[in-house]
Amino acid sequence: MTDFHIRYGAEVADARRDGRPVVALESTIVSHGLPRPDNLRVAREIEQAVRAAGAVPATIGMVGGELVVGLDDDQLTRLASTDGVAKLSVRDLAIASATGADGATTVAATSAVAAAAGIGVFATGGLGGVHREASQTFDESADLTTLARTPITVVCAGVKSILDVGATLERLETLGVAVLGYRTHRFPGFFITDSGFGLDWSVDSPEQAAAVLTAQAAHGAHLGGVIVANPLPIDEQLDPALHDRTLAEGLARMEREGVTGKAVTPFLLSHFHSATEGASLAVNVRIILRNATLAAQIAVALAARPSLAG
Ligand code: PSU
Ligand code: MN
Repeated sequence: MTDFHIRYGAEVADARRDGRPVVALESTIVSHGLPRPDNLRVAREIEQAVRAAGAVPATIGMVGGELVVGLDDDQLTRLASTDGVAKLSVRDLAIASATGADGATTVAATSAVAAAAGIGVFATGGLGGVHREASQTFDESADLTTLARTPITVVCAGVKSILDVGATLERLETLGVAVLGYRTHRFPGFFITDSGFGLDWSVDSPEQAAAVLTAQAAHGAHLGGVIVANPLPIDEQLDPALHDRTLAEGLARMEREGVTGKAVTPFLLSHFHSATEGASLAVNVRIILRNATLAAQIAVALAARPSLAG
C-alpha cells in the first residue's frame, strides 16, 4: 500500500490510541460539491452526525502540502472558503504534497488515505462513476478503480443520475467492488430513492454490515472496497419531474460550454443547486447526514466485534 506521510488531528489521534471507532469523511464534497457558504456549515454538521452516533469524524484533506486526517476547524474553514483549492484524486496527492498545495480529496483519494490510516469506514454523499458518453470520452471516475484495490467501506446514496448508472454498476462488478443495499434491493440514485437498477445483496442493520466486513477480512479472498448503498426515504427524494428536467438542462449546458475532465462533476452539481433554487441542496444535505450516521453506526458495530477494529 502507498506509504503516505499523514498528520492526524488531535481528536483522531486520541481515538486511534484508544481504539475507538473512526469514520473518514471527504473534503471535495465541501470545496467542490456544495455551494458556499452552506458548505462549511454542512461540513461541521456531518462531523456532528458522526459524533452523535458514537464515532469520531476524520475529515481528510491537504493543507499547505500536508495530508491531514482529521482537519481541525481552521483547516476545514480554509478548504471550504478559499479559492484555488485543488480537487485531488489519488494520482494528485504526491504532486500536491510536493508543491505545498491546498487540496480537497475525492472519494478515491479519501479512500486511499483512510485505508493507509487504518480507517475502515467512510461516509460520503454520492460516488463518482461512469459518465454518460463514456464510450466516446473514456470519462470514468478513478473512484471506481481505486475501490477495486482499497479495503474500505463507503456509505453513500449510490451515484447521481448525471452518470450512466447501469454502466457504473457493471464496472463495479468487473472491478470486484461489492455493493450492499441498506434495507433495500434497489440501487439508489442519490437525489432519487431508486435508480431503476436492482442489487443482489442487502443488509438490514449496522451489525449485519459489520458482520459482512468482518467476514471479508477473515476470508482474505476479497481485498477491495465495499459499498453500502443507503437510499433516501421516498418521501424525502427530489421531485422526479424537477430532477429529470434539471438533469437534461445541465447535460445540454455542459455540452454547449464544452466542459470536460475533472470539471464535469462539480459543474453538474452546481447546475443542480442553482437550477432547483436550493431544493437539491436540501436533499443533498439530508443524504450526507444520513450516510454519516449510518457509517458511524457501522464503525461502532465493527469496533464491538472482537476480531476487527473499525
Ligand atoms: N458525486 C456527488 N457529489 C460529489 C462528488 C461526486 O454526488 O461531491 C465528488 C466526490 O468527491 C467524488 C468526485 O469522488 O466528485 C468524483 O469526481 P470525478 O467524477 O471527477 O472523479
Ligand atoms: Mn472524470
